[in-house]
Amino acid sequence: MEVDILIKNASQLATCAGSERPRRGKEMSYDILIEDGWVAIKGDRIVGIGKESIPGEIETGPDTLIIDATGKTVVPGFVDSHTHLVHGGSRERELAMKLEGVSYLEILNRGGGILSTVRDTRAASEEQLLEKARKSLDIMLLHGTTTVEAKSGYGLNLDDEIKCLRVAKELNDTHPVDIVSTFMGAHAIPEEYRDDRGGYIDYLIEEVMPRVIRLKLAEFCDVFCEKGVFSVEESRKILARAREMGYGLKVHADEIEPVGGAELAGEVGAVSAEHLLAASDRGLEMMKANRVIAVLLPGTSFNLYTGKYARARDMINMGLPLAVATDYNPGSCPTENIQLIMSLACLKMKMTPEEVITAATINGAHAVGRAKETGSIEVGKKADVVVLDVPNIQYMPYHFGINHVDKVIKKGKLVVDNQKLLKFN
Ligand code: IZC
Ligand code: ZN
Repeated sequence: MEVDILIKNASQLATCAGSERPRRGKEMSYDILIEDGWVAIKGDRIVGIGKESIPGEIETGPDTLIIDATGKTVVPGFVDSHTHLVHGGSRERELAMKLEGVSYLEILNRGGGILSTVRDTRAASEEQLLEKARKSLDIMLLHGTTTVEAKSGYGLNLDDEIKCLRVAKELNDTHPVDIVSTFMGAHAIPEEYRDDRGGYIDYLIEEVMPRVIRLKLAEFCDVFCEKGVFSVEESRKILARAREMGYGLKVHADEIEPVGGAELAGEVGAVSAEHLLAASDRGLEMMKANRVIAVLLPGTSFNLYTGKYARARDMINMGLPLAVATDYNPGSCPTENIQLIMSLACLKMKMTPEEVITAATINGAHAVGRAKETGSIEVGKKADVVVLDVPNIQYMPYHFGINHVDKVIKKGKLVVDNQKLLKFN
């Protein structure tokens, strides 16, 4: 078979293969690497992988792109399983308040934070939101991210939520990066419902959520279950109805206060629970019993200035599957760079480089329902493959804060070469 792309001589090839269920505990670090590896691609699919010599049936011709990865490391395209990609404006003016010690939730209570981004997002046109999100998506792709989950939650009414979800759909259709959309109308109580929380929740359940799912604009439904935002009871009500409507479930759980979000994620059978800095042992046990993936976001911990990180080692030791993602958003984590987040996962949460690679690839793919298609380098999967200019996988988190990507192949097409975006479409 004549192949379209052949990557050979990779000093390390992280396959992260074996993808029926998320990797957990020790599985997050063993059997993910091939030394001196090769990968063959035809069309949009991976058609061969191996070690050292390439068998005769993998043929090259004049049109085959041969990539010599000597001294380099090849990994699956990163899956950023938690972002707030589509939004208007930015929040750098809150930096001074944070430096003075005003907390994230206090800024939100004063009408800033998420609510300030809601004002900017409502004021922006669909085209303006599209251009801004497209730039961020380009940056993500340049850093090796090939699949992104994108939450709504800055419109907080029917028209503006749909506007943001349509932007995500348009990007999914026109940009090489695949986007998985999550509806997050329960991100904050909008100002016009300040004195009628129940009324807002009923509006979401009765008017917005059915419309979004009917228009096929989101697969998942997420709730910011947090002290002063949505209580466990309110979150349970929204998630229970979301499940009936056919959404997969996600929960922003116990990010700041231990309110019982992890327990709720277990109880409702969420696909994932996010943040978990303050999660209780019981909550983590309930997640494990119900196969909930823990999506950890150490960039947010870093940027909240509390010094508190999720207990990744405890979670791995008890056998929970972990994913690691950016949480890219204009407030608590304004960065698209998943490699920086992977470094923080090592340096601040004591995850090993092997665990972090698993968490940012195959386990991220499970967290967004795409593990059959992407997240590992396996025959039959989509050819989402990244060549890193590093000699081994330890080197990437160690040499932190810069972009190590040399090439990105998305669905079998070379879209980044020598750290530059190539023309697509
Ligand atoms: O805009 O602050 N935590 N939601 C929950 C966020 C952070 C995004 C934001
Ligand atoms: Zn978030």
